[in-house]
Amino acid sequence: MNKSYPERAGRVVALCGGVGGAKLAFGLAHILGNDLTLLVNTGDDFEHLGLTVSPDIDTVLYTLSGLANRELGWGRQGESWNFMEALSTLGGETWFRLGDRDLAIHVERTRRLRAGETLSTITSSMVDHFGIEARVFPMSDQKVSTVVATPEGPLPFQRYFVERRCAPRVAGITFQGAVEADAPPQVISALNDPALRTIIICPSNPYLSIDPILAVPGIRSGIERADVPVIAVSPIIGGKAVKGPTAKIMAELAVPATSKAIAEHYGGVIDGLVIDHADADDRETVNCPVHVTTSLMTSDEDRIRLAGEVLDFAYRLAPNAEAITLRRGQ
Ligand code: FO1
Repeated sequence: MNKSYPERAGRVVALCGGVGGAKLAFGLAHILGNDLTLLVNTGDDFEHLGLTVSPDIDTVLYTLSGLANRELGWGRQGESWNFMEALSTLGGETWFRLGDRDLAIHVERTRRLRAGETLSTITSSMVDHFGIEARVFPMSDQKVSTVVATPEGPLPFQRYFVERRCAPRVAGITFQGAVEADAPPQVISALNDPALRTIIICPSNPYLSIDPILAVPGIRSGIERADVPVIAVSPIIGGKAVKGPTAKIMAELAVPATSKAIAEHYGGVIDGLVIDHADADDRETVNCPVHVTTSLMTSDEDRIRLAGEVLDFAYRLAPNAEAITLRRGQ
């Protein structure tokens, strides 16, 4: 954490999916330390090879602890694949790859879930083990499953995303179990915290990663109730997604891949949108305040710089904002 960050900056809640969102989460965590609470998508979670896999939580944990595989974006650095190779020789399922080191977190999570612990408790204990200062919580301790409607029929998220490489046309997306799901109590407390200053929506896929979080009723109502600016960072740069199927899905849903469309998608939730210079011409079309910057994050410095700019923008929008000058990097 950057210890020079002013005390009065207050607490921040950020909604986050996997790879793209975790990059901004890294920057926010660097600046805010334990003043940051991350609410992570669990609609991608599934049972695989007898294990409970929570890909976005793990991507966030590995990214924040510096253990992430930077080439893949998911899984651990320095990974080996002996287990997958051995499984393949037995004719086992290898479409979803679990690395030898990564296996440990799935085995341990599964053991503890079976022993009756909640996903929140297990995630908090992983946060401690990995030496992460930020607080990280699943959007719910109950099962919520993202299902993608395609011309071939409904596909469970990982079958669509990994096995079919997002090839089938998306006709709709549902989040099974979301309406009945409760947010963990720590998440509700974070959203009700009088010290909360800002809510940030990371540049994750709005349809696949952020919508499931907003589909948990307690989270959406907590965000709507919170009297702080809600800022989204657009995952679209120059009409394309940096990584992943966001732009493809928007085309399939007949939505143009523009900043305006992202702002409209989050309509009623956000108070400001951060967009890239490549989309600066869209600025006038967006129906909320806009901050234009370089939103591509290729280095840790980029992640920290963008996080700082998002916080500055949010603080400028806060009705009772003092003239805060962040002294990052001093
Ligand atoms: N993504 C892939 O594209 N292929 C994989 O084999 C794969 C395995 C995997 C294992 C553990 C894990 O935590 C994530 C993994 N991912 C893989 C990423 C995963 O599909 C994520 O849900 C997406 O990246 C969406 O956030």
